Amino acid sequence: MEKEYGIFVKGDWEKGSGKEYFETVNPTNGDVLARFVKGTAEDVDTAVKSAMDGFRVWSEVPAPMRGELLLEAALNLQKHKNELGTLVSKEMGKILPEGLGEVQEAIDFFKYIAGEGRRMFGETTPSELPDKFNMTVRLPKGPAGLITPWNFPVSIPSWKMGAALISGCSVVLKPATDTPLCAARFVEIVNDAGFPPGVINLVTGSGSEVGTALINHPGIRAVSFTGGVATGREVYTQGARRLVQVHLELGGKNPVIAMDDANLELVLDGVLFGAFGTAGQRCTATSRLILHNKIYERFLDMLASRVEKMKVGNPLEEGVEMGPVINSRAKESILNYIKIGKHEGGTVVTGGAALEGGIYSKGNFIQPTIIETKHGSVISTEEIFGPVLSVIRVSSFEEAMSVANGVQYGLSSSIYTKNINLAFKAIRMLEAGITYINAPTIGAEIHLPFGGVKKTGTGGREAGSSAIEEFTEIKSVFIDYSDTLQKAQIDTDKRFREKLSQT
Ligand code: UN1
Repeated sequence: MEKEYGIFVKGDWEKGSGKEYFETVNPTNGDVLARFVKGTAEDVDTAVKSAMDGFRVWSEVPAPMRGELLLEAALNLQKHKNELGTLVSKEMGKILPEGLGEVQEAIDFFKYIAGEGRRMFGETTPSELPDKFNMTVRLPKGPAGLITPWNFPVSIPSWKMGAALISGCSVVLKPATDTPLCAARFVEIVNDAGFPPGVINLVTGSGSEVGTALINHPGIRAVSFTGGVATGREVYTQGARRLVQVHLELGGKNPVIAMDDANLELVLDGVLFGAFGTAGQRCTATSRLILHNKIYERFLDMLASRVEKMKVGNPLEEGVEMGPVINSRAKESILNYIKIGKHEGGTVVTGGAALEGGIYSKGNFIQPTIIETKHGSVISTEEIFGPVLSVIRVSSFEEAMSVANGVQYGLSSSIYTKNINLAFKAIRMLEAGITYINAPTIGAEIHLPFGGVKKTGTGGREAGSSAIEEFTEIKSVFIDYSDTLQKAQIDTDKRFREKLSQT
């Protein structure tokens, strides 16, 4: 029988109170990989109490020393890169180079954020009164609740956890039910660096039970969520009710704009990677191609003939370019979007159907799909989260900008052009948290802030220099060494006048 997992609290696995278990399966062939407890509100309470104990110890460890442990965790991850990368491909379905890349992203982030332990900068600023010193310091918020998606089952937990841990927060991670095994191994490997018990905790189970209990637990002082808009709205509302800080990282409808002067070979490689990498299941996936009239037919032909040759199959097999989608529900939803696309007048250029039979018979496979559509159609505005690229024709830069911005999301964006003026204008005009010039919409580097505008998110940015903002409070400190009571605003004015009259 497959391995059975409970909850990870106080530095080790425990059985958990739930009686029911759920299976995590390989989306390529339906193999059961492990069984996990369906966590309960009681389990969440156990985990948060563990995190509160962990917090007391951890928050007092000097930040540079916290960094030492994070570095140790990065080295542990490095040692397990192959194992974990392979597991990502098995449990999530992305091709092995992407699985390994994702683990590398976690390693990179832990290394980067470990150094933040020696920065954590505050400000010093003059006081308006003599013999008085003013500064700000960053203090950890407290135990943090982290709710993470299945599409990046290692690196998204690593962003949230790394930033929380270096800040001095303890964490309770609630991973997606499709990829709990990646999260469990990640937690084990990181924890092995030697974190005090209770600093890192994990509870698996449904969003409605475990997620809700976590957001609503009074011991949780910060909530960080990555996932879909509908759930994000629910998380935000629940957090608002008890006034806890919520960070949301939601969907995208990311455009690649190809102008008429673009290097078409470069656009081709970029769009293939951006749209069909991870089978389009990235928040940053290229889901819209905004194509200039002058190159429209030529480029679409080039693209279609490459996509038709794409090798879809077992993500662990060498040479396979695209794996399955995460589960049968996702497959149905993506196929349904393709149907909607056709009904609203779109033309399927290539793909458009499920892949069935043979090597595909036990998995959730869909053909990489390109649909010509009009701006404003359902498929060109809603997040599909699958290998479906909507192509929209435009005839000017201005039109391209207005189409690109004409959706409710704003995560990533890209423009291919050799015209430097247009490139810089696009940087200013594109409503998105990320803009690429002559590169596709995916592949953000971890030492820059990651996040978006409009319905993509709220509560700041993950990763990069702003990562710790989510998990720290700023305290303003006033140190009066005058040995008298000095009243700001009141004495300031008086003293100022005195000073002036003396001169
Ligand atoms: C996501 O899709 O949620 O930029 C994260 C990228 C990756 C991270 C994507 N580094 O595509």
